[in-house]
Amino acid sequence: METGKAAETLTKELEQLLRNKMGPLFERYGLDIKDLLTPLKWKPVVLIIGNYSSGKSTFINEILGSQIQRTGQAPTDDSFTILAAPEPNEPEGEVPGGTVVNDERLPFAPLRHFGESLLSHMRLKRVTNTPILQDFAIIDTPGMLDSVTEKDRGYDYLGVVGELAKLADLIILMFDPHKAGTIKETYQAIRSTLPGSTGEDRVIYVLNRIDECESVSDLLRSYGTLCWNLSQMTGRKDMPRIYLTFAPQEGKVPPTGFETWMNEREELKQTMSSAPKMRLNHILQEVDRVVRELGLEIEAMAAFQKRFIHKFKGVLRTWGMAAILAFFFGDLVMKLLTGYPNIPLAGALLAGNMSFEHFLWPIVWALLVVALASLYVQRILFPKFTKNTLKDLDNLIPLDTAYKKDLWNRVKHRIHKLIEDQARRQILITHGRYLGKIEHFLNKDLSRFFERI
Ligand SMILES: Nc1nc2c(ncn2[C@@H]2O[C@H](COP(=O)(O)OP(=O)(O)OP(=O)(O)O)[C@@H](O)[C@H]2O)c(=O)[nH]1
Ligand SMILES: [Mg+2]
Repeated sequence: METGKAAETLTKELEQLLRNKMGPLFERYGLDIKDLLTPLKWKPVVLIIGNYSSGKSTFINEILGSQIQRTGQAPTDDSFTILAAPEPNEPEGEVPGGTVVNDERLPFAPLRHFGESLLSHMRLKRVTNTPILQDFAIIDTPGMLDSVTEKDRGYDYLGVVGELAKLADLIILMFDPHKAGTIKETYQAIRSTLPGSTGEDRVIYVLNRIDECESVSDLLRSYGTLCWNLSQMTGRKDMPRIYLTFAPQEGKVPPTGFETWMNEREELKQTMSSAPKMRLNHILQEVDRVVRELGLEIEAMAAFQKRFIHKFKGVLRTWGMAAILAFFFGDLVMKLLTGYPNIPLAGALLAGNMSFEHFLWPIVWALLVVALASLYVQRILFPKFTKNTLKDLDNLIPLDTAYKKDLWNRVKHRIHKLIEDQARRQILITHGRYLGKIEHFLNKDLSRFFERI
C-alpha cells in the first residue's frame, strides 16, 4: 500500500489520465468530469453520523484535543460542520455554507441544490494546530431524530447525508444505549440512504456512552437490541463489528467488568486514522463506478442507434422502391391525367429515342418522393420511435446481471434525458468506438492503478 507522497502522486496521475482519456467522452455524453475530479483533489473525509446526543461532537473534540464543537444532552448540533486544516495562507476561522458550496477547490458543489435552508445549516471550520486534520477532514453532523420531517428540518436531511456519504472515505455511525437503533431517521439512513451512497466496508458502527450502562448485563441488553435492530435495517445476517466505546468521564469509574472495552476507543481512533489509506481504494472504486455508468450509457445509446438504423433500413426499402417507381412512371401518370409531357420516359425508352428533357420530370418525381420520405422520417418516424423507446426504456438493453440492473437504475434517468434532449445527435455518434475506449480504460489503465495500491 502506498501512502503519503506516493498516494498523492498516484492521485495526480489518475487525474491526468482521466482528464486525457475520459474527458472528451464525458463531454460527448453530457457529463461534467469535474464532478469526478474535484473530490479526487481534496483530502480524505471522515463523516460522523448517528443519533442525537450519541456523543459525536464529544468524540471529535477528543480527537482534535480541543473543545471545537459544542456538546450537550439535548439535540445540540443543527448544522453540518466540516472541520479541516486551513490551506497554506488561509486564516483560521469559519466559512459559511454558501461560500463552501461555491468554492471550486472544495468537493461540496453537489450540495448546492439542497437549497438555502441547508446552506444556513452548514459551515467549514478551519482549525489550526491539530495534526490529525493534516491527514483528513472530519464532518460533524446534526443528530438523527425521531418523528421529524423534511419540513421540520427545512431541507432534505437524509439526502444531504447520502451526498456526504458518497464523498466520505470512512463513515462512523454512532449509537448510544438509550436509543440503540430505534431512531426513525437512523433506520431510514441505514435502510435506504447509505446502501446507495457508500460501500459496506466504509461504514464503522459504534455503540458509544457504554459507561452509562449500570452493569455488564445491562450493556449486553443494549448491545443485543442494537444488533437486532441493525439486522432488521441492513438485512444482513452477518453482524458487522460494533465498537463499544465511551468518553473518559472525569472522576467517574466505569462499572466493574468494563475493562474488556477500555481499549476500544483507542482502536476506533486507530481505524479512523486509516481513512487516508482507504481513500485510494475508494477513489479507484468511485472512478470504476462512474466510468462503468458511462459505459452503460454508451451501450444504451448504441442500442438506440442500432434500433433506429434497423427501422430506417425498412423505410429506405419501401420509399426507395417508391422513388424508383416515381422515376419511371411518374411522368406517365402525369401524362394520363394532364396530357403533359408529350413523350414520357417510358415511351422514349421504348422508342429508343431519349434526350435530356425526358429525364427532367422523372428526376423531379423521384426527388419529390425522397423529400416526402425525409419529411416522414423526421416528423413522424423518428419522434414516434423516440417516444416509444422512452416508454419502454428498461428493455433497451439486456440487463442480465444484478450488478448491471443496479447500475441501470442509477443511470436510467440520465439515459432518459440524453434521448429526450439529444436523440438526433446520438444517432450520428460512433458509439462502438467509445465503448472500446471505456473497456480499454477499465481493463488496462484502471487495473494498473488497482495493482499499485
Ligand atoms: N457518560 C458519557 N457521556 C457522554 C459520552 N459521550 C458524550 N457524552 C455526553 O453526552 C452528551 C451529548 O454529547 P454530544 O457530543 O453533544 O452528542 P452529539 O452526538 O454531538 O449530539 P447532537 O449534536 O445533538 O447530535 C454530552 O453531554 C456529552 O458530555 C460518553 O461516552 N459517556
Ligand atoms: Mg453534536
